Amino acid sequence: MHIYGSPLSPFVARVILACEHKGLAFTISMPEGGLKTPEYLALNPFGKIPTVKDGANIVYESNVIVAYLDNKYPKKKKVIPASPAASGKANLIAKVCDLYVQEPALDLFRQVVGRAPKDKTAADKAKADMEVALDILNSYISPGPCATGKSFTVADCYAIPALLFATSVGPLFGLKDPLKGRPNVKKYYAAIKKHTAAKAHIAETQKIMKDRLGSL
Ligand SMILES: N[C@@H](CCC(=O)N[C@@H](CS)C(=O)NCC(=O)O)C(=O)O
Repeated sequence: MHIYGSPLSPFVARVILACEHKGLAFTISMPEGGLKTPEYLALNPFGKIPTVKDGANIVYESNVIVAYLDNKYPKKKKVIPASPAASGKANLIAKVCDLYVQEPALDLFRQVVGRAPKDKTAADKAKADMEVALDILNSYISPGPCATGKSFTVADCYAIPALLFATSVGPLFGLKDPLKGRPNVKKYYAAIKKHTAAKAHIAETQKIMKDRLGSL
């Protein structure tokens, strides 16, 4: 299986983490020549990462890829739990991390790296939105070892990159420790860094992020 993308992309990270948990071998690289070449657009017409090439199957959109991996490799460990209650909980944490933690964190990141104009009003709103989401997440995320408790799920695939971005950009906008006062999220993030499916990915992306922000 080949993943088109880069590990720092939070969307790509979801797919990497699902593969790591399932024990699926993969290679990863950015599309040659960029995201908008005719060759890459033929695989993913939106010209975004991630895209997965798995034999004859081409799959894009991170949530679709994660579900595809579980369906294609049912004998491997699941990321989406079987029971309605457990999958509901895992999918809810994933969605909250996606929409309400990662989105504002990415808005801040884009301002920092110059992909969006510096705008204090927009930054203050993104920061406030992210703080509200972290409070809500704190009310139902497990303190570990995984986001829903014992098992690694889709919730972890989404929470890990969302928290990497939140904790990396927060301090640049006056939030010294975005997890302070959110003990369940804080304990969870410390615990998941030691998980076998996640520790190498987290160490790698933390380093890339540090280099990226440090070089600005
Ligand atoms: N909804 C997509 C979002 C993917 C996405 O926005 N990826 C970014 C990288 S972090 C991208 O490819 N941006 C390039 C572009 O939009 O041109 C998913 O979940 O896979």
